Amino acid sequence: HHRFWETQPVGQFKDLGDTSLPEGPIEPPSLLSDVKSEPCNLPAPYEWTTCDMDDERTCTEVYNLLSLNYVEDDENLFRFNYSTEFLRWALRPPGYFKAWHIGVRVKATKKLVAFITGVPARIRVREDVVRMAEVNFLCVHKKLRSKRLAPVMIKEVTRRVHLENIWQAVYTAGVVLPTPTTTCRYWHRTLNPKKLIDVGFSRLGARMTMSRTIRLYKLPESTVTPGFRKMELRDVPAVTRLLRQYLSQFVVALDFDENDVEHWLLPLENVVDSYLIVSPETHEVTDFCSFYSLPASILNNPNYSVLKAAYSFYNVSTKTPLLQLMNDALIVAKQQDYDVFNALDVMHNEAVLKELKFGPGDGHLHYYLYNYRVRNGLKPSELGLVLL
Ligand code: YNC
Ligand code: MG
Repeated sequence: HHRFWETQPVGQFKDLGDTSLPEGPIEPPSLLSDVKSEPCNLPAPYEWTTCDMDDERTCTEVYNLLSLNYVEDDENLFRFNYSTEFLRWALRPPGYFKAWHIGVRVKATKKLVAFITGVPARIRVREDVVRMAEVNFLCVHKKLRSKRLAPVMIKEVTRRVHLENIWQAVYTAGVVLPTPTTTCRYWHRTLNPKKLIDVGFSRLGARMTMSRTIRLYKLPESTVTPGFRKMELRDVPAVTRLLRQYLSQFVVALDFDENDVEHWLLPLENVVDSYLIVSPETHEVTDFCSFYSLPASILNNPNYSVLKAAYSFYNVSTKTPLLQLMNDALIVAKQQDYDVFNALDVMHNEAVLKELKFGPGDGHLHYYLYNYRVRNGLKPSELGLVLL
């Protein structure tokens, strides 16, 4: 039973088998004049705040809230530790709305205790490009859990999205809600076996020694594909063309333009990194790979406090096999001292993960659309979309 989600325009469990329901918006947009102009009601001790991510102090407050209260693994060994630079990048893409960076403070002390964000994106579902909000960073302080604050946060972000005449959203979560558009799995490629085992991220395999394990995951010192180099500003037009062409084959995908590519894919130190392959013959950009940097705090380990994790972002292979391209991505991630390289089984990833020595993780990541119904049974490989 989902007291809140049953009231929302999302696919409901009871409708799962119903093939008569059409694809597309679940309910039509309202008149803008009918969108409430007042914020949703919060319990008396709390007040809304709009978080100005340009402001150093606000950004640090958000960082502190998330670093102590955001997503943990099932065993509470690790917690996501998004950096301030990452948060600024994630929350200020082209055309972002400051009003969609929403906090809740304790009136009496002004302490920030809850957060939710949206950023605008164009998402293509089959032929239709839909303006949506990507909703992320929903967090309620540990001491305020289970008080039904989350539904109020979600209603408030929904109201502010509606005020921009946007009626759809996309989001991911580790929990099952009504109802996933598709369910993906994280795969993990060990780069630093000794540390991953020491901190409990992975275990020594059966009949494996540490030295055999280190040998198993060893990578070449330098990348193997001729013409492999870091992406630069001058590559934006070529990368945009390559990516648009590539993503057109997926059922649900991001609709990138050059401004988006410049923001989301141009390397930004310790945030996002991108590489491409220029054909030595034609001098054309033929292949592309990228990853973002999302460290995790290691909770209660005497030797280590941070796990350095790279997350596969968008990859495009046309001339270089995806296997080789991602292997080069692993090599640069290793050079940059990442401990683990994570990837979802979206796009064409599944086909190469095993051979690259990725192992399946235990959790799932569910993708959701708000106010948009897509045929049941969309496969992860039909998804050309990676959220942060
Ligand atoms: C979740 N992750 O089911 P029902 S992911 C959505 N996403 O409602 P309470 C969630 N809903 O089932 P708590 C959710 N987790 O009764 C729980 N819910 O209908 C639902 N964790 O509220 C839940 N961050 O306040 C239930 O729960 C209701 O105090 C219960 O707060 C939840 O960012 C939470 O995992 C997650 O900070 C804030 O546990 C808290 O437990 C927490 O009593 C650690 O809430 C951090 C964490 C979630 C990461 C993410 C995506 C969020 C998407 C939100 C939905 C957006 C919809 C689209 C809006 C725009 C629409 C337009 C146009
Ligand atoms: Mg609550």
